[in-house]
Amino acid sequence: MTSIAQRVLVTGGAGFIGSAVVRRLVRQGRQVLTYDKLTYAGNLASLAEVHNLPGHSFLQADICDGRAFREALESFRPDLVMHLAAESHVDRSIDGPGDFIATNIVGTYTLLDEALRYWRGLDAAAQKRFRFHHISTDEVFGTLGEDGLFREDTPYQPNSPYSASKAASDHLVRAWFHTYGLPVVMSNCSNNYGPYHFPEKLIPLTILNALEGAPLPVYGKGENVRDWLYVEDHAAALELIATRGRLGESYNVGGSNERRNIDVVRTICAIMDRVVPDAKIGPRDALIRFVTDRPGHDARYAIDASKLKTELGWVPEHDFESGIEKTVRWYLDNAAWWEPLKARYNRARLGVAK
Ligand code: NAD
Ligand code: TDX
Repeated sequence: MTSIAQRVLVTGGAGFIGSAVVRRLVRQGRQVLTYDKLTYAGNLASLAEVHNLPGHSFLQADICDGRAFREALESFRPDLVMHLAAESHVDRSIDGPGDFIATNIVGTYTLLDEALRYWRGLDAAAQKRFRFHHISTDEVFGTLGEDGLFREDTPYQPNSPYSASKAASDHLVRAWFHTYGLPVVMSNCSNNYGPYHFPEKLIPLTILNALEGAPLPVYGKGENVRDWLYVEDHAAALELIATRGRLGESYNVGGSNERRNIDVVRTICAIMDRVVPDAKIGPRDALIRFVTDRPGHDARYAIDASKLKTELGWVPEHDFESGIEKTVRWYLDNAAWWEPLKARYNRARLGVAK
């Protein structure tokens, strides 16, 4: 494994999943360039463990800036690009879809255009080694009823501006493989959770609100189901797919941990009542508030990850119970990471589509 992908350019490497990927690859001794615009969601503190190591470098740049990306390719000379940069929050895509179109669609097109130019200029051996890994979401498949799982051949039916923009980017990547021969691999993952997750998302928002005794907003009746995967298990899957996946193929990633949102929130409340009981707050599930639903809220996501498991031997290390306990404890121990984020986001409700 160490003989391939020695030089990895990671877009979005200062984000939640990207930083887990960067930390993992640097620990393994690979050379990594984090390419990130540092939007509200990007955070160099998530890379503190590796930031100053010789194996890591950082470039603040936009994926829509073709010239900046071309220069990064020419100077860093990666044999693998892992593309995670994106606008990632469904609620924000409801309030302002424009940034999602620009970054997720135009940005991905810009990377493909420059990656193709770079790849064409490589010698034959380097061309054979090079790969472009596009990281995407299960939300492109739309919503499931009570039964069934998303497979790689499930038709695309995205329902939010976020998932539509990610679906568009997936189609562009596939087209660059079939039309121009750019060596790509793709993956679609379910909901991630774990350390360094920006507190606009359900799990970190619930943990931080529960810690303060603030209301815990649950959209609709809390019956929507997500399939949760611990972020470091996703990073391990991404490494396998990037280095061993078959070119032109996509792989679904998911932990088979389906939970209703209300059960996720109640589980967090129970852990916090046990680990940080607070007499003034009392039992935290009394803080739960059922609030106006998300417009176009997908009912259920669930992944069939058998292709990834069978072909590449991926096995997640965490089930939801072990992962959520670890996650709650991480937030309790790492206030220095999340305290400064209050200046960027006050945990107000987003995405009501007035
Ligand atoms: P995130 O919002 O935490 O991080 C996104 C990163 O991209 C940030 O560091 C941000 O600064 C950077 N970025 C945004 N716009 C950019 C631009 N124009 N140029 C350069 N950098 C830019 O997102 P995440 O949750 O880590 O998701 C990473 C990827 O994984 C995304 O492509 C997302 O669609 C996908 N994904 C996420 C999940 C999940 O549960 N979070 C699940 C499946 C797939
Ligand atoms: O306050 C909340 N209350 C609530 O009930 C928030 C923020 C969310 N929810 C619900 C909406 C969803 O059903 O919880 C579920 C999870 O919501 P998010 O954390 O916003 O994630 P989701 O919309 O499912 O999308 C996430 O997983 C797939 C990521 O943000 C995407 O980037 C990824 O592609």
